[in-house]
Amino acid sequence: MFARGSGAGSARARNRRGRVGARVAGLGVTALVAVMALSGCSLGSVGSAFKGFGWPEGGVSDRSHRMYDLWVGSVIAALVVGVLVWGLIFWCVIRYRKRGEELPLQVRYNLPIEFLYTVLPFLVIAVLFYYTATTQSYVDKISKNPDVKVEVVAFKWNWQFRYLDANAAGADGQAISTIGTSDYVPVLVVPTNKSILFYETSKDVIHSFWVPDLLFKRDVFPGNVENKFQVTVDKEGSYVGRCAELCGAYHSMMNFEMRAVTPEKYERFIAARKQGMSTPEALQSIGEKAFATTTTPFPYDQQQRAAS
Ligand SMILES: [Cu+2]
Repeated sequence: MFARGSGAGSARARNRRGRVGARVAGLGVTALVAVMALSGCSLGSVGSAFKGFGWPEGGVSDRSHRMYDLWVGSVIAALVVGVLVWGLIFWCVIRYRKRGEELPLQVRYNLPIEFLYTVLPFLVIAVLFYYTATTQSYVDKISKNPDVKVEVVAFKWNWQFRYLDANAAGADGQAISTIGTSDYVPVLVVPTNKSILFYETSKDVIHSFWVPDLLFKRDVFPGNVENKFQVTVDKEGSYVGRCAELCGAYHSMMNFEMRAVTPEKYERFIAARKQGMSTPEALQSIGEKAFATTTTPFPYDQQQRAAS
C-alpha cells in the first residue's frame, strides 16, 4: 500500500515539475519574441542607456542605425535567454540539491521537454535569422533613382572621386573629379539626407573603401567588376576614410576624407567646381575647411615626425 501511494505521489510531482518547466520555457519564448518584435521603437533608447552594448560610437547613416538596432536587439535577446538559463540552473541547484544517499528519480524520454528544447533553439535562431537577413538586405539595397552618384576609383595608393551626375559635368564635359596625391588627401564631398550611390572600381589590386563612421566598408575590385553600395548620411561633418584591404607598401597611407555638407552647400560646391575651381577652392567658397581635417598626407606626417 505504502509503496503504491508513494509511486502515485512521485508521478504527480513529476507531472507538476514538467508543467512548471514548460510554463517557464514558454514564458522565455514569449519574452524573447516580444523583445525582438518591439525592437523597432525602443531599441535606440535601451541601447544608448547601455552605451550600445559595445557597438562602436558613431554611425552617421541610415544603414548604420539599422545595424545598431540589430546589434542591440540581438544582445537583449541573448540576455533574456541567458537570464532564463542561469535562473533554471540556479533553481535546479537549490531545489534539487543532494539531500541523502538515495538516488533521485531518473527522468528519461520526457517527450514534451525534448520537443521543447528542440523547438525553442530553432525559434531563437529563426527570429535572429529574420532580423539579420532583413537588415542585410536593407544595407545592400540600392534605389532606382539615387539623388547623387559618385564613382570611387582606387589605385596604389590613393583615391579618385568622380561626381557622375549629368549636372556635375565640368567645363570639358567630363565628370568633376577629385584625385589624391602623396601630398594631398582627397576630400569626398557629399550632401546630407540624400541617397548617395557609390560605384567602386580599382585600377590595380583589391582595395577597400572604408569610412569608420558609416560602420561600413566594401572591397574595391580591379577588372570589370563594379561594386556598388548606397548610403544616406544624416549628420554633417568630416569623417576619415581609409583603405581597409592590405594593398601594398603604402596601404596605411591610403586615406581620404568624407565631408558631409548640407544639400544647399553641396549644390554650391558642384557649381564652383563647374566654374573651374579646384576642390580646396570650392570648399573654401562654401565656407568649409579647404583641406582634410581628419587625416594628413604621408610626406607631411614624415616631416612632422622628423621635426619633433
Ligand atoms: Cu588600398
